[in-house]
Amino acid sequence: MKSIKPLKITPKEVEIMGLTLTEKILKAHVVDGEFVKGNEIGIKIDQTLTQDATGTMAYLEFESMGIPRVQTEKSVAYIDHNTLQSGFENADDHRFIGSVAKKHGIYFSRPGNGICHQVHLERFGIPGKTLIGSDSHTPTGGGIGMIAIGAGGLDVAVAMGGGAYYITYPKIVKVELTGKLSPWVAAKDVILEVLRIMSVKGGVGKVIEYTGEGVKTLSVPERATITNMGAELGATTSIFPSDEITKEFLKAQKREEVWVELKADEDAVYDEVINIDLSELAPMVACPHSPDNVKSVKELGKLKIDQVCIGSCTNSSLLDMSKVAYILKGKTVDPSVSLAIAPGSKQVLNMIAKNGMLSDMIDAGARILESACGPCIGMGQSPNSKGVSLRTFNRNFEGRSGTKDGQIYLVSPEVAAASAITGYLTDPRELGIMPEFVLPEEFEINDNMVVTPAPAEEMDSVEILRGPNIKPFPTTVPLADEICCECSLKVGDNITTDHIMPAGAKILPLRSNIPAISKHCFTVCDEAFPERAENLGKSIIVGGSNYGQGSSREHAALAPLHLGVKAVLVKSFARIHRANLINAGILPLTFVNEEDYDKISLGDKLSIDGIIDDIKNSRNITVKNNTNGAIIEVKCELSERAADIVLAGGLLSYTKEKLSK
Ligand code: MIC
Ligand code: SF4
Repeated sequence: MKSIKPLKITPKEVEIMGLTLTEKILKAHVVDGEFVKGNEIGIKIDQTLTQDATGTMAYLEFESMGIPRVQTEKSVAYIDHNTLQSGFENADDHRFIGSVAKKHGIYFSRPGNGICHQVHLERFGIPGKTLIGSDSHTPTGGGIGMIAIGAGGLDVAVAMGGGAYYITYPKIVKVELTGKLSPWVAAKDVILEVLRIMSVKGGVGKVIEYTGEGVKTLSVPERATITNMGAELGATTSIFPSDEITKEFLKAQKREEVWVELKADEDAVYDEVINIDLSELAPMVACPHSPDNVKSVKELGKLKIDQVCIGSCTNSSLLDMSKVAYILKGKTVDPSVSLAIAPGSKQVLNMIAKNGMLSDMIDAGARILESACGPCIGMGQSPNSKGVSLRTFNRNFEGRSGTKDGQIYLVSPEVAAASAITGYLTDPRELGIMPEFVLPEEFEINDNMVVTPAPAEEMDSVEILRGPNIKPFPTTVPLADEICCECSLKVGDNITTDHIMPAGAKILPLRSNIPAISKHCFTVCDEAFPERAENLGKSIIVGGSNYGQGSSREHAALAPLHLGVKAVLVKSFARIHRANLINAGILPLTFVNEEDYDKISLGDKLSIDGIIDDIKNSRNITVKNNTNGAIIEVKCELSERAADIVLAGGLLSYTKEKLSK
């Protein structure tokens, strides 16, 4: 595939009047489609990142495209998710990814180096550049003014091959920040407030752009917490300007030369505006089981807790760790509480080791975990049954912690640490005067855990190391003109990818083996689903609104594909999951009238015909329910390109077809 050249405008060169920051960066990268709101546009991708739980599949896909070397400015493969090695599978995947990285021109961040988003922000991100990552929290990069977007593995594979990444030209929401956070109120409280206002589906099709005087009061790690958790709004991404504070951060990372000033024009036009006075915010909590179920700490009162976990890509920076260490210093964790802390990167861990903060944490009784995702993705530290766990993470979906009836509350590091000491939910403002926490002028720099790719002349001799658990990408077939099958599953609103394709320590090692992982598909909702779907051979899933919210895992599309799911018919979709269904060649259908959801039940016999013609002519599609006689009109709104992908049987077949031409 030919590498795509961006248009002439680059963020460094041209000041385009009246544009939001998002539009400026997008405009400088658009390579396909008309730059008009609502249109599908293809953008050139400067950087990619993968993590190990999605990476094996992404690299199998990249390999099968037959492109010898990545075409991006920088591609990085991280190992941070599947780090509990209770069998050979995860270690084999790490080895496979390491060898692919070496061969194909990708930097390899070894296990132990840290969580992809934290490390990428520290060591690789560049203001004004585009980044896509096979992880939904890639928008963390928006904290330094990148357009950083979470995507499915196949989209990342195509971008590594030099192909454009396609998004709908988004609506742009301005979040105008004024004032300054009060002592012990945190960046986490800002994003929890945005979630309270907008909800977990309020950001679909939108980019959240932060502006206003209040921006200057937030450091880069604080901004990154906010853009990271913008993923929970369903937003395409979130972004802060790149200013003097960004420059200072990059300087302290010895990367000042990549800094460029970036901001929206004074007269930029936004689609929506939200005003937040930082000084009015108080410590907040997202209650079980949704990140938008937000209440204030005060409202919840003295909730007794069993566990506290501090870390994850949302809140594991040096700044977060400094606050936690300060609160824990000289105290002891309450006897009824287990406190686990995972610093976000080797850099953070090393710095707190050297400055004594780690010792303050250990002294207080914290259980120090490796710099990785860990409990956030159910890789250990599952709470006791019915356990109440306060976590500084970004998702509290039911069962995600590994304990089905665990009660997970999302909080700031300040609330988490203060509560670990008392044993109940505690307002950190009770701690008294807050000292000023400042970032160091220089971070500890040592990139020895990042393996550089083999030079081009040596890449042919690099051997790819494949373990027995690594199975090929599932076979796909071009779209059939007629589907006649049963409804194999009916689910409600806000189904997450953790429902569709659960994670956790037991299932994650199967990420490179679609037939094996498929046996766990939807088991959180219906234990019998995988067997039923497989026996049916072909089927349709019916769901409610915001179907597929949460992660970027394409396994939530590949497992249904393997089980014979031909179409998913819902009230509305989350962005990344819908794209993953299209990439897998599964029809994403939405009800024209949402009430028709009630006209289909589990086991009903459904039929659709003339699909190809309807799709080619952008017409609504008719679904007949042969069990109760209902005729249901559904939409399948696809761009020309997306329609071609579905018709070809998915993005891999489509890309291979294009490459062969
Ligand atoms: C998550 O937070 O849900 C994950 C695990 O990081 C996922 C990726 C995955 O499922 O591998 C994400 O956010 O995309
Ligand atoms: Fe890892 Fe959790 Fe961040 Fe996902 S949300 S990348 S599992 S730390």
